[in-house]
Amino acid sequence: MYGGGNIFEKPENEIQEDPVKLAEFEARILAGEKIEPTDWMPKEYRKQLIRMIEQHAHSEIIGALPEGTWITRAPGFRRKLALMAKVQDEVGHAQLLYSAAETLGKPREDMINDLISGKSKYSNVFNYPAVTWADTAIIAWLIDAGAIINQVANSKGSYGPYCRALERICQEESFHLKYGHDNVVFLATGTQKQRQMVQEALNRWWPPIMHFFGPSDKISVHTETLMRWKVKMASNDDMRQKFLDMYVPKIWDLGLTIPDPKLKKNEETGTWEYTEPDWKEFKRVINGDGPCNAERLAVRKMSEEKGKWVREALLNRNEMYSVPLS
Ligand code: BYC
Repeated sequence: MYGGGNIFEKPENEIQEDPVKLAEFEARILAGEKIEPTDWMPKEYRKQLIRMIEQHAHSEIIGALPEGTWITRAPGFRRKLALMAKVQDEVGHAQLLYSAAETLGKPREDMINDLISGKSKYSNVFNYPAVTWADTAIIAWLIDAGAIINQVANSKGSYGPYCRALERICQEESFHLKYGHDNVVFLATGTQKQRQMVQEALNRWWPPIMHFFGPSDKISVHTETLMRWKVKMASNDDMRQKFLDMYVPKIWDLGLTIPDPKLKKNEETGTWEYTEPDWKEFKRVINGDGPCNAERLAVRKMSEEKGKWVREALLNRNEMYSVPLS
């Protein structure tokens, strides 16, 4: 268990900016204006946005994998159709996000290469296996719930293309959440075996879900800068609290238990108390050493290699069209 001190390194911000331009930029942010791709922006703002949007895009395509492995094994035709549509949506979200990140100057190919080489991160949660069908139900309900809390907040942020992508993504995520909730309710009100299956899935996913919102505010390295520039509209701990507020009662209503004996709401302060998540485990997983990291990247690498001929064919087609007709 993590016992104190910062386990993440704070980046040195050595980039000098024109103070007048920086002040104008910060005044625009303060006034709630949206920053667009052709506007002046500090290099660090651009760099941070690329990092965050790119990680988010990677999380969507890698996030399609744990649920995707259940498409062929979904219990029944309707569940299969719904899961296929969800997985397809997640990949679509990645497309929107890669396009938003490209507006900041990083080519998509570089982003994909950085994902496959392990240079870029993606969400911790997708490095765990979906062991049973109930795991997919918990992912679709609770991970999507966490994602909505994060994305609704950040869609009110400062960078236009990211905010617009998030708005569209949230519409689809709210449908995923309904699908996940329906699945969990079905299992939690089913046979004893189904109830046990969904409880075990919740036990497996609870620690990664608590990690999902990012390290605690005490040790988060980017929150302060990103909140000042309205890229992040809530801190990691505030988002975690909001999730607990909204979803713990719903989980308990279904007769499920949460695997944290310390979890309770402090009625005086209005905040949830919980066992401090294991940040060392979190750091290990996001840096490549989780149960499924190697498998997830191997699948992406394979799909990148197998899709090469399609991309080349499309490129040739474009070249054909760009030949002058005269
Ligand atoms: N996982 O300073 P901090 C979905 C890293 S997909 C991995 O607090 P920040 C879905 C962080 O990058 C939606 N790494 O960072 C898809 C940093 O490392 P670097 C996923 C994490 O950026 C398919 C270090 O830890 N959502 O819903 O201020 C199926 C220190 O952290 C994580 C997003 O991507 C993590 N959970 O805040 C179903 C949202 N947390 O880069 C569902 C967009 C932290 O310095 N991202 N790290 O090496 C964000 O909102 C923010 O990046 C975070 C972290 C709140 C996650």
